[in-house]
Amino acid sequence: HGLLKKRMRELVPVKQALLRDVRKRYGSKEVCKVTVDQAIGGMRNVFGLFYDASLLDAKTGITMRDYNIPELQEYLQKAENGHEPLPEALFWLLCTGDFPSEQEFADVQQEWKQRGQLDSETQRFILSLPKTAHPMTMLSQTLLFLQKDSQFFQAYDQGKISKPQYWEYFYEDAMDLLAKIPRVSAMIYRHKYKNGEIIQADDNLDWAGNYAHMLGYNKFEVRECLRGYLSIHADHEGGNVSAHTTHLVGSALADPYLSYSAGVNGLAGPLHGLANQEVLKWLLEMREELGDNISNEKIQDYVLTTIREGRVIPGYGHAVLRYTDPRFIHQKEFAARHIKDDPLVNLTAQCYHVIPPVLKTIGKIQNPWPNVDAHSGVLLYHYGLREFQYYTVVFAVSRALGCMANLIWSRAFGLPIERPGSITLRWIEEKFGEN
Ligand code: NMX
Ligand code: MLT
Repeated sequence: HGLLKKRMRELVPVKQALLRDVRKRYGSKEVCKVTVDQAIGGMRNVFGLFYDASLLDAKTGITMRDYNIPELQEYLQKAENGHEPLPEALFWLLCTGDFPSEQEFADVQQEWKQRGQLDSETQRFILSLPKTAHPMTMLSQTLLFLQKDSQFFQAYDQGKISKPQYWEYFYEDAMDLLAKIPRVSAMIYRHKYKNGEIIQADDNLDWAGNYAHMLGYNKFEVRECLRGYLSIHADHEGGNVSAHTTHLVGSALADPYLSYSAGVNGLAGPLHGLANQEVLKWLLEMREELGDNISNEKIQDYVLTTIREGRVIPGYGHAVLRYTDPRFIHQKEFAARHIKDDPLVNLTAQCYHVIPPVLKTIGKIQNPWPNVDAHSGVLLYHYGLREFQYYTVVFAVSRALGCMANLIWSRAFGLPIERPGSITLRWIEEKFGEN
């Protein structure tokens, strides 16, 4: 084992040299200007982060190492008779920029199986969490609990390592975290919703298939659904709340467990990852109020009422995207291939036609189109995973892939602590005021 680390050891000096060269040639070039509105308005279109594994285009959506969602679906390894990409292969791509060979892919898969065991202390910790806690809180807490095993923390604490070695310790922690996160997350699900009846891992299965199995869903189609789900949510460049938080916390040399636990807390916000649970709640409430076979006009009214109440339409809009999220399309196509006549899937498709024109009439909304969260929960709901408070945990399992790949590279590139400047009202007035 260890082919990925071996490859990273080859790549790190090469990319470090490339970064040095880029800084030497372009270091003083201006990336963008920042207006007062941008400083106050959540830094939209301020390019102040370096994050190498993925890039988001407002029109065409995400590319991970320059490959878009359909290309990832085509080129990454799949399960036998499967159509969906396997996240192990995606992680190799995110880390190295190359698609893995069959041997390299199998090596990561095997390594995660071996690193994935949860010790009895951790299992006891999860099973002792109050069932009233939100599953995202449980996940964040468990990641903090696992921090006891951080190799980076221990080595740093003992004064054993210096900067050039940091990435290797981050790598070890990241691989452990990724290997364990499906097991932790499945155990949280079984603890909270299934009387603590834990399902043991099946080591014949792939990472995502095994997660479906441990959750208690064994149809091939559900495994496929999770394989796709866990691949398309993996990375969305560096500026989204979960990736940015993980990156920021890691920049203080907080280890990968501390960093990702913080990222998970951000993902648990309803304007970010929690939107996928909100979508389900909103759709179910609409059906409860309006019944089946809802007319387009009724949906329009329902949307306007939601907005009048001061709420957002979950799953619609985006801080960067200005067209339909390709990840939404991916899931829509999955549903078209596998699911016939499901009322919520049909309602989701109907909403896709009805909602954007309504949102366009509300001038302030920059993007009326759906994002990934508008579809993802509906698939899980169809397959029987109906505890929608859990949905963002599935997102978090996936996002760990991108966040971990980036953390490893942040340390390999030797990036410093992140510390942007901030300004006050008085500062703005004094700088730009007339007198
Ligand atoms: N429903 C109602 N109002 C909206 C929506 C929406 N879906 N999207 C934007 N707006 C409002 C927004 O609240 C803001 O209002 P105000 O000025 O009164 O505060 C105004 O339109 C301008 O916002 P934008 O510039 O279009 O959007 P912004 O970049 O600030 O926020 C989101 C982006 C994604 C937070 C926002 O579109 C939203 O709240 N969407 C619903 C929640 C959601 O689906 N989030 C998931 C994002 C994807 N993810 O997984 O993280
Ligand atoms: C994401 O996947 O992180 C979301 O689409 C939010 C974002 O990119 O801001």
